[in-house]
Amino acid sequence: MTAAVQVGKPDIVTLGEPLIEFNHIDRASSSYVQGFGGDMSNAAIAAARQGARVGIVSRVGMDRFGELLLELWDRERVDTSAVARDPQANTGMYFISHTPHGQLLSYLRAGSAASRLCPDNLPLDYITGARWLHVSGISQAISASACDAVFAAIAAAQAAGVKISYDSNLRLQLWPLDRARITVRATVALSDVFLPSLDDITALSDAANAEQAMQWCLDAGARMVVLKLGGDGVMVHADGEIFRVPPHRVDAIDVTGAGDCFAGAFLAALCAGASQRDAVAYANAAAALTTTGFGAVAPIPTRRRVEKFFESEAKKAQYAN
Ligand code: KDG
Repeated sequence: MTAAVQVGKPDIVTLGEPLIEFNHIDRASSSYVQGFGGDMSNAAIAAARQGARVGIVSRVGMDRFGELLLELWDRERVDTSAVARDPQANTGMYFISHTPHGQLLSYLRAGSAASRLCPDNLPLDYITGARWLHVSGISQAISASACDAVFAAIAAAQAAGVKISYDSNLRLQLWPLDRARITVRATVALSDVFLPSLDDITALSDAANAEQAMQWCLDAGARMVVLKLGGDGVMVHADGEIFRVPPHRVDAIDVTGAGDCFAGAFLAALCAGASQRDAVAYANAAAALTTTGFGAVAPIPTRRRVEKFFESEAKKAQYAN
């Protein structure tokens, strides 16, 4: 195993479960392409590829998959000093199937090392030294102790003035809807930025459209909301104003991890000094670009790629006028 890369004190800390990914890209073949996933790891890598200082709080097994993840984060310059290795549990994994109705995720993660996160094994000093803590509904759904850990991390972060970013990332294979509804609502009220998908909110509420979904988020106590509308861009509530950011037209082939890429790129842009509006526009482009390749991590764009994309979009707009 390589020595852990130290990136200095991280500005962004993400907390949750990394996974080994097996992607069934070619439906005619029985082979799966191995990659990496786990929403919190995806978001951390997305932020690091934009140049942010990022660290991850998690647990992996003493197995080869745990080693592969540590090597990945080292290559990506994600700080691993708060990642514990668990000799008693495996690293989780998931499988992506591409069906005519979209991507289907299946999991092998029950009892995984990350699901053994709990309030007693949280590196609180590490979390309270950051500017942002990013957590998700998946981090809460993987086990009761991990859910407690998320709330304990939020409480410690808030007491230290660290801002909270939250993605509901609803996965109903992992927890029942009623529990998810109560937990997500409670967490929204604690968050500085809430980044749900429209699909999540329509499942969690009676909302029939984006406007009603936004209202549900605001009624739940959200301050800033970035409601991701899939192919229709995003609807944002910031500083008392609601506005939409249109989608970028790209050749999307795999949307796995697009929301995580959005979160990581958004937080990285804020840490680099962008306004909320500019950070949303930046993340919207990064998320579009990540859908043009297979898997959650491999296609996440670097800052250079996002900047080039903006340049080419500006040229296209110039020629169109
Ligand atoms: O958002 C993409 C994730 O769903 C994927 O990487 C796997 O973290 C994962 C999960 O729990 O679904």
